[in-house]
Parts: sequence; structure tokens; C-alpha cells
Amino acid sequence: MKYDLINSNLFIKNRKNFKAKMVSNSLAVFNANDIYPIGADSTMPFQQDRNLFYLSGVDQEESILVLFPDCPNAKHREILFLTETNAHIAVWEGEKLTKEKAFETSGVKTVYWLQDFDKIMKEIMSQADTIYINTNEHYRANVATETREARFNKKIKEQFPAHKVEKSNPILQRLRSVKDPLEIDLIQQACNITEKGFRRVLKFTKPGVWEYNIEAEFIHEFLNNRSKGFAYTPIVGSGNNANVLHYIENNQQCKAGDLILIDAGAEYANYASDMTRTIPVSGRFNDRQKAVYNAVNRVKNEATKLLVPGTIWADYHIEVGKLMTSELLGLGLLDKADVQNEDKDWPAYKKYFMHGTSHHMGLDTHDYGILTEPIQANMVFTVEPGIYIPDEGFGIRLEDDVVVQETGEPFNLMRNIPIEIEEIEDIMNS
Ligand SMILES: [Mn+2]
Repeated sequence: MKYDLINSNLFIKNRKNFKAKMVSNSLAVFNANDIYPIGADSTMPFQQDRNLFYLSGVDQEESILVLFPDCPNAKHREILFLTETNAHIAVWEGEKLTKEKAFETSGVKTVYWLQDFDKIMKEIMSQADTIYINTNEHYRANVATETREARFNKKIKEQFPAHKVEKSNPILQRLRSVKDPLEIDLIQQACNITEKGFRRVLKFTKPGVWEYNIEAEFIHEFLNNRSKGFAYTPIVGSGNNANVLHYIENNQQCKAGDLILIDAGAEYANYASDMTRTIPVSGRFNDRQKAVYNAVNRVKNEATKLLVPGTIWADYHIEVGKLMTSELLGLGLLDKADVQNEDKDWPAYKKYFMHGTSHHMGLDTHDYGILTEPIQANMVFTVEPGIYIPDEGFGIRLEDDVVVQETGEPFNLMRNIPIEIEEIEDIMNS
């Protein structure tokens, strides 16, 4: 791993919280992600299953975590199964977790090699009444491949048809949405790396650069700061490309006078950061661009204040819609009649701002969190309003990541990343 070892107390505490939600005499199983193939013997870079990582810190393929808090054998209340390693295997396959290193990483004392899994499972399943299986119920999930976890779930239900089955997902959604201070620190580190990338881009950008040159500036800074790369596929859209919400081609030349919408964030230790800035190719905004930019920035600042404990996500979006409507009236993009005649299911402002304002962020860029339940302290959200005007050849989105506080305004993890027009222009022209 490129990142520094994480304090294992985080994972010990996460497991303790999960176990506290389990019904009596039950066990829960969590599987690593597969390494996905490309072709021949090529593979995609490994990305750990976020739940297994959350509960163990194990960042290695073919790993399984079992939690069985009521197990009569105290040794089997927490077990990690890992792919076998030794000095000889390490020469060929590179360094893998030893049992000692796995304990240091996760705090799990009982570590077996994977080949013992079936035997141990048979033994402990006979002592349990219920098995928690893990499925991905994220509101945006759309998974076409069969994950290692899905294969496991099929197999275990076949092998042990008499066991009761419970879902891990609601527990994980609730736990993962409220961040531990150690997690907030990791997300802050990801944001700080993003900041370095953005400052580099501000100095680099000028008429004639290509969108992919900007992408390259980010990745240079990310890798030099122990990030393995972008937390999600970056968007670098100049001119009207900014109005294609999921533009990821990043293959056009940036022209004088245009704006560039940059939605890019570093990952650090599997934690995401998610930033959007919009900057002028030439280093100066024109008056119209400034007016729209400041409108978006005001909506962002006002929306942020609404992210307080007790707020319901859907109600928050209605309030942000009102803020945006008033700004669009001010900019002359909407008139009073547009608003009076609007369809309540698709309000007038959505012509220029058609996506959501906030999502949970953490181990996943669009992180777990149950949106119908009230917002709580220590949830991390993005705030990312935008105004997209294809007729005027530009689109503006601004996005920060914030932590909800017990009282008062959220804490902005991107407070040091330039966002005010003067600061952006000063750096670009320095
Ligand atoms: Mn976002």
C-alpha cells in the first residue's frame, strides 16, 4: 500500500459497532473483491470491497472476515482468512499479509489461511442459528458482474439451507455514514492532496492546453503524495463540455475565454475526496461568468448551512431548489412566469441545475447512508450546486466536502482550496 498504516483501533471499533447490532447467536461474513480481468493475463488494479476494508483494514484480495460474537470458542469470535504467504511465495507474488501483519493492520487475533475456510465454516455454522450476508443496496448501485460476495452468498445458502438469514447492509449503511474522527482525518488527507493537485493546475492552465494535460497534472501530484490516484473518473470539461454532466473524455483543447469545469478528487487509503472547481482558461473571468459563478458560490454557501443534525435529505433539496430559483431569477435565466407555472415534480430551476446537491462521501465517493433518515453529526457530505448554460457556452459547478457538526455550520474539509474569484485569478496570474 502507498498509504501509511492506519491505526487499527478504527477497525476494532467498527467491528465492535457492527457486532452490537447483530441478533443473538449469529455470524456475519464479509468477502474481498475479485481482481477483475482485462484480457490475456492482464487485470484491473485491485480495489478492496469497502465493507471488508471498513471492518478490518485488510486491503488484499481473497480475504474473508467472519464475526461471531456469541461463539462458544472465544478464538472464533473474530476470524480473518487470508491467502497463504511465506518467504518463498513472497518472492514470486510480492508481499502479502503475514498473520502478524494482519493482526497489526486489523486487530483481529485469529488469522487462518484461506484453505481452512470450509472446514472452520462448517464447525462454526453448526454453532450459529443465523448468518448475516452482505449485499449491495446502495441507491445508485447497478452491478452487472457477479462479485465474489454474491458467489459466496449463493454457495452458503445452498450449503446451509436451514440457517436464518439476516442482511448486513442496513447496519453498514448506518455505521459507515457516520464517520469516526480517524476517518475524517483520512478524508481530510485526501482533500489536502486534491488541494495540491488543484493549485498545480491553477499555475499550469493557459490557452492551448488540452483537457488531458490538466488531468495529468492532478495525477502527478496525487501519486507523489501517496494516493493511488483519482477517487473517481475525473471530469475536465472546457467550454460546452461542462454542460455534459458525465463528460469524461477530457480530450479537447482549452480555448481562451472559455471556462473549464474540473470535477476531480484524490483518494487516500481508500477514502475519497470529491471536488469541483470551475476556472477560466485565460486566467480571468468575464463579467457574465463572474455573475453566474458568484451565484453558484452563494447557493453552495447557503446550502452548506442547511446540513445540520435532523435535516432530511429530500427536504434539504427542496430548500436548495428555492435558493437556486432566486439566483436564476437574479441572473435573468428564469422569469417570474417560469416559476409561477412550474411543474412541482420538475421545478423551473432544474432547466439549469438538474442534479442533486449533496451525497454522502467516504470510502465510496457516493458513500453509504440511508437518505430517508435524519442527517447526523459526523456525516460527510458533498455540496455541489451548478448552473449549466449551453446557450452561453459554459457551465459552472462548485463542490466542497463538509462534515456535519453537533451544533453550528458544517466543517469544510476543503476550506483551504481556492474558490473565490479573486484568489483563483491571483494564483493563475502569479
Ligand atoms: Mn460529488
